[in-house]
Amino acid sequence: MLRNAFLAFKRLIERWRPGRVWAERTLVVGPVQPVDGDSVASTKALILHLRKLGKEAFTLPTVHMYKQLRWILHPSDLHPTCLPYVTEDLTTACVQQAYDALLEKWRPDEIVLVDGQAEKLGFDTRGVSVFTVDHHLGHGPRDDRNAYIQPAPAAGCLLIERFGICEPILAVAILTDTFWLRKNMPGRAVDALYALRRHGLTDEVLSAIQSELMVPKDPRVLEALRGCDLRYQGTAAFVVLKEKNPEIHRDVVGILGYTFRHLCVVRADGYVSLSTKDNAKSVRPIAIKYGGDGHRNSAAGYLQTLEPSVLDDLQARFMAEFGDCQ
Ligand SMILES: [Mn+2]
Repeated sequence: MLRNAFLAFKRLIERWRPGRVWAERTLVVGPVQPVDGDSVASTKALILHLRKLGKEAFTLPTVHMYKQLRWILHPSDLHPTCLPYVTEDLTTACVQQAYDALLEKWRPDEIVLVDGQAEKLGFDTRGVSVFTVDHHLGHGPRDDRNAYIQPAPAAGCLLIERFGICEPILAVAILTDTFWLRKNMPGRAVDALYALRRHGLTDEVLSAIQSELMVPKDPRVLEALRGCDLRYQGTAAFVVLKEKNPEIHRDVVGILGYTFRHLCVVRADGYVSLSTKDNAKSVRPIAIKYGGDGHRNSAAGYLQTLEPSVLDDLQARFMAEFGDCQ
C-alpha cells in the first residue's frame, strides 16, 4: 500500500519534471543500422519539435531506406550542405563524408541519437557530444546528462512520455515497434497513442499513416507460393521454394504464418528458416543440427544440397517434433 502510494507519487513527479533543455543547434540521428520506422519517425518528430521551439535541427542521410518509410523525411530535414552527397531516397554510402561536409558549414552543439546506442552511431562525431534516447536495455537503464535509456514499446514513446513531444508522426514509431499493437508493451503503446490523439493524430492522419506503411507486396511472392512444394500436417508446414531472393522468402513466411503455427521453409539456395508460435517448444535444435542457430521460436539452418532424400529427412525431423501439434 505504502509502495503503491510511493509509485503514484513518483509518477506524478515524473510528469511534472520539466522537459529537457535542448541545444540551439541539434543534429538528430538514428543508429546507422537498422533504419526502421521507430528511428526514422523519432528523428522526424524531434526535428519538428525543436524547430517549433525556434531552434535549428537537421538530420543526416541514412545508409538505407525502406520504401514504406521514404515519405517521412524531406530534403529540408537535411542541411543543404549534405544534399550533394545523397541519393533521391536521402541515403548515402558514406555517412562520415556527409557529416564532415556538414561540419564545415554548420557545427551542431549536440547530436541526439534516437532508438540506438552510441556504438551504433556509425560515424566519428569529431568531438560533438551525444545524447542518447533509447529503449534497448542491453547495457541497462540510464537517466543522466548523456542518455535517457528506459524500457518502452518504442523510442518514440520515450519522446512522448519523458519529453512531451507529441508529433503525430510518432504513430509510425509505435506501430512499427509493437507490430501494430501486438507485442512489446502494447497497452502502454495505446497510452502513448492517446497522447498523440490529443495533439493532432486524427482519424484521417492515422489512416493515412497506415496506408503509407502498408506498401503493396511484390507479385513474385504469389508466384513463389504457387510454385512451391508445400507439405503440411496439422498446423505445421514444410515448404520448399524455387525462389532464393531473401525478401521474397521473408514475405512468403509472413503469409504462411497466417495459416500455420509451425514453419520450416527451405529457400532455393539451401537457407532454411524455422519458426514456431508455441512458447513451450523450440526450433533451435533442428537449426543447430543443420549448421545454424537462433532463438527458441525462430532460427535458421542451411542445407548443402536440395536432393530429395535430404529434404525428406529434414521434413521427417521437423514433422516428428511439430507435425501433430495444434
Ligand atoms: Mn525501436
